[in-house]
Amino acid sequence: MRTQVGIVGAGPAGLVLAQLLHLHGIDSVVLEARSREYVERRIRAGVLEQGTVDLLEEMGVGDRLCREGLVHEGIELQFAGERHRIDFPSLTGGRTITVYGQQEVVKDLIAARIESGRPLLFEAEDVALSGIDTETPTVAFVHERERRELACDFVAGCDGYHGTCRESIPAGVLTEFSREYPFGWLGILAEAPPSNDELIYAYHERGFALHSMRSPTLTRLYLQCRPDEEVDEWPDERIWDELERRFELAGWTLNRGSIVEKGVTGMRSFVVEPMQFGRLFLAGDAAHIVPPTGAKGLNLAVADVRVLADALAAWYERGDDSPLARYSSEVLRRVWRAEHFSWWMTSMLHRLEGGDAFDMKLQLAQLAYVTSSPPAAASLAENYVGLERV
Ligand code: RFL
Ligand code: PHB
Repeated sequence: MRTQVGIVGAGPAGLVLAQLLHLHGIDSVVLEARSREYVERRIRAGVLEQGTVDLLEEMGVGDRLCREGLVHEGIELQFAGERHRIDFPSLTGGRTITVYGQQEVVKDLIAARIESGRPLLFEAEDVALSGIDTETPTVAFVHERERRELACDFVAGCDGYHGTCRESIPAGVLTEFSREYPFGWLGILAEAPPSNDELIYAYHERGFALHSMRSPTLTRLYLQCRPDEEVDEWPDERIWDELERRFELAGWTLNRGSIVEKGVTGMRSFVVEPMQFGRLFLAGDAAHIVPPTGAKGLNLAVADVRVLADALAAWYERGDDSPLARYSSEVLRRVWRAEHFSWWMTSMLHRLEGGDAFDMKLQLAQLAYVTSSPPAAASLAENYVGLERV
């Protein structure tokens, strides 16, 4: 098999890249380790920046997003028994965010890929890269029990944090920057109408909690917990009771419903530099991870491949290799901005293990500042909706 760009991973990064290349008339083969059912069911992110929504629409995959996505003009921050609203349009020149599940984005992108008639292989196992420092990189894999080889001009490593592409780069090339946080998020999806029109980020002495949603009948909720916490320690009743305590507010009730999904995620910040070696370009979670408090991971993955697709198009259309040479340094500016924002939101909102009364007072002072000073609120808002230029 031969193609122009071999794409490893059919998450948001790989699928958006595949569609952008298709629109430029560039051929690619997408190799995904899991089944279609698995990737379409995997519940993850929910917040799309305006720039992400605009790009999906421009790419022709925004119809259902337009119909079903929930446009939000703000978020609420709750602390010290009060809720404070951050209004996005007035603070950012009219920008908003859209709540639409990552798996819905993935479903729409898979449908578009199939429609394009270009290859997307699920259950492609034992992916192994070779020759990435030559002009003829190869991706070997097993599909339907047959060993296959894909010869490419370029390889896009879009295979997430646990993928294999980053590991194919020789030792000593990449520098890793990381931070582990001493907490995780217990996330649930419940068949209950959202209890609030907007997202609520709640700071509480028992730990952080987040109220989000997927549709008018589905609520997505998170509780700060230990990173190694067993889901079995959390029967439904305990989850609802804990959520009620952390969101408690006079005159407000939390809608309960049957819990259809439950899971614990550890939290980390992670970046590798550079995001390229030879003809291999890393994008999305394969190169960087943010804690989910800033809702940036999926948006960053999309921002990376937007730059990568344009750079590959410049190479194919004009023989210009300078945009590819600049890829890593260009996308890393946005990556580090998002790393900072995500770390800052996380540090402000979570109960710190071993933290004392002084730490709490600092967090409360910061929350009071961002909810009372328009310039401070504008800084949060412009980062949350996504910066146009970084
Ligand atoms: P993905 O989505 O992990 O996709 C990688 C794909 O590669 C496949 N793969 C392989 N394929 C072939 N061969 C191999 N050897 C392979 N190894 C792996 C995998 O099966 C998978 O299909 O990475 P991508 O495309 O870079 O996308 C990144 C996003 O998924 C991620 O950043 C977000 O989900 C993060 N995130 C959030 N981001 C937001 O922008 N807004 C949010 O509100 C938000 N909330 C979240 C989140 C992540 C969470 N978790 C579960 C970590 C909330 C949570 C709880
Ligand atoms: C979600 O809806 O899953 C969600 C929303 C905001 C975040 C993280 C996750 O910061």
